[in-house]
Amino acid sequence: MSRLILDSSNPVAPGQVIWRSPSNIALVKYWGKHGIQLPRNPSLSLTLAASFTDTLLEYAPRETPDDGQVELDFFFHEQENEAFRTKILEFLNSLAPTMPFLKQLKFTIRTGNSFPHSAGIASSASAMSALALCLCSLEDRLFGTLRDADAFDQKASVLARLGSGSACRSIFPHAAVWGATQFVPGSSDDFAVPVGDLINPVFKDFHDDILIVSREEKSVSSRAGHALMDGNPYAEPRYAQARARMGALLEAMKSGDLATFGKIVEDEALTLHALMMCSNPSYTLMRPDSLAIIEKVRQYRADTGNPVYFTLDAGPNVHLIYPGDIITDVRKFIDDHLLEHCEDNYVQQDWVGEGPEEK
Ligand code: 2P0
Repeated sequence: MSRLILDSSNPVAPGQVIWRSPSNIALVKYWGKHGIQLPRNPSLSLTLAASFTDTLLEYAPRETPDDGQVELDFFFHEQENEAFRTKILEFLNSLAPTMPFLKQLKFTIRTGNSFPHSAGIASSASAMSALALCLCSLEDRLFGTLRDADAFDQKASVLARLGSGSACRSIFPHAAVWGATQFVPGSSDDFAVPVGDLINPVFKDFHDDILIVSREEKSVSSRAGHALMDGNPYAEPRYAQARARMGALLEAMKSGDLATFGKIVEDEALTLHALMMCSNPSYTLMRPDSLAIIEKVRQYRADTGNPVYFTLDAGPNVHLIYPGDIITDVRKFIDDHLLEHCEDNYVQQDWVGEGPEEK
């Protein structure tokens, strides 16, 4: 097995790799972790398309002596960004013991998102998956260790997970499951696996219109939110519930049973936010407008029978998910009744996508 160390007598030619990687929306939520970025329960997400991060990784032989740190310049939307650089540097340093070549090179990362900065859309999934994919492309280019496509994806998913848990699911098209579950052969706590082939094609034509209720930075970060699960009295029953819901959701997604699908998805979103409210200290990330939207979606569904469902991430924004064949009706409903609850009337229109792309 390659030790992933460069031969210093034969310097590598400078080069670059570029990946575009999407965000994802969890349907069964990852909330609670242990060890080194390991989930307390399995999660399932739809891979998105329009909300993505582009990451360019430039590399060249290192010119400065090894000071124990990876050598990194970092630009976000063309601007140096010290806060992001520090976060990425910490991540790369943590990988260096198993990827020693990271300390033998000098890196410049140029990255940017397709969605407005601080639109309140989680960017860690797209950003960390794009970076993980760049690192795998680089490893393969330097050492030829990831020629096998499945091995490549699996390592990219592991690295993405180490950067941000939810990012490990963005590696795969359509839908992915992260966390060992009896319902998905080959599933693991270490990486996500694709489940697009297990589900009814209706879900590959799903839309996700993200209603931006607030762009404000969250009062409690996801990292802190995960940590608060450790003292939450409902933690164990919650993890058991998530495991059971994974089975039920997969069943509904295989058969294309939209009503059952929607019930589980909405229950999951509300459970996530209930867990926040009964953490100690308690906190609330939903806003009055989030609840107003939820009420209107329920009423719209009762009135029309249209299979439109809501889910939420760890934030106030509401994701409306629905099959593409009702898009005209749903977009009219959004324009007429939901836009008034969105900051600056902003909706990020997204849909289920084909996964990351090397550029
Ligand atoms: C998820 N979320 O499954 C859940 C549901 C938000 C709500 O994973 O600490 O940014 O980087 O592993 O992945 C958000 O947390 O947390 C998240 P870290 P992450 O998508």
